[in-house]
Amino acid sequence: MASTKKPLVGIIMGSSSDSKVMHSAAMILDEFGVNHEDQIVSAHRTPTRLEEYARHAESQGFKVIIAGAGGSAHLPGMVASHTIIPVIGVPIMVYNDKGNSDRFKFSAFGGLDSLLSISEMPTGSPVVTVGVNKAANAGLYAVKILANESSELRKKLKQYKADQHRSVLKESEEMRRLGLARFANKRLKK
Ligand code: RP5
Repeated sequence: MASTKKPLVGIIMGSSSDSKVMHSAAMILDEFGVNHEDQIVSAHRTPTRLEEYARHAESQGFKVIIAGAGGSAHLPGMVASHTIIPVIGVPIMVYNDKGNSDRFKFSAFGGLDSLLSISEMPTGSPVVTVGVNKAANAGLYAVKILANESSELRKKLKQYKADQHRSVLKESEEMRRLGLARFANKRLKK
């Protein structure tokens, strides 16, 4: 993100293939004008880099870390064990499609493996998790944490909620006007 302000959120992921999911977190942060720094840190391929990243996260000025990983997904928990900064985990279902976009590999348990791995951190080193592939929610949750110290972000979050409300009313009015069958057909064609 082109800005001179220091990043408040560190986004990391275990593999370049995770970027397909993780970019949604970046998009939300961009929408709210929150600076973030994005990197690949693999818990099993670059364990020393993981430790270094987590140890320096505080001095970098990060207030929240968003960590996405698939499979056994130990990245969020390991980062949390090295820092006091809150870590939001993103369990990732699809991975390892590097170099061939037609060949997707799915985690053996459809993301449940990663979800449980992140949520079941032992007492004392907590990590919160969003749903499988829900990187956008991780972005939103990071904004909510930062909003505790920012009236500007609180205002933007309220506006975001008001926009959601309005968009449902608009769709509902269209459904009422067209009838369910025509409404659904129209959406299928989109
Ligand atoms: C996880 O395993 C990564 O987060 C990725 O989702 C998956 C595949 O990783 P690599 O095979 O690219 O190391 O650690």
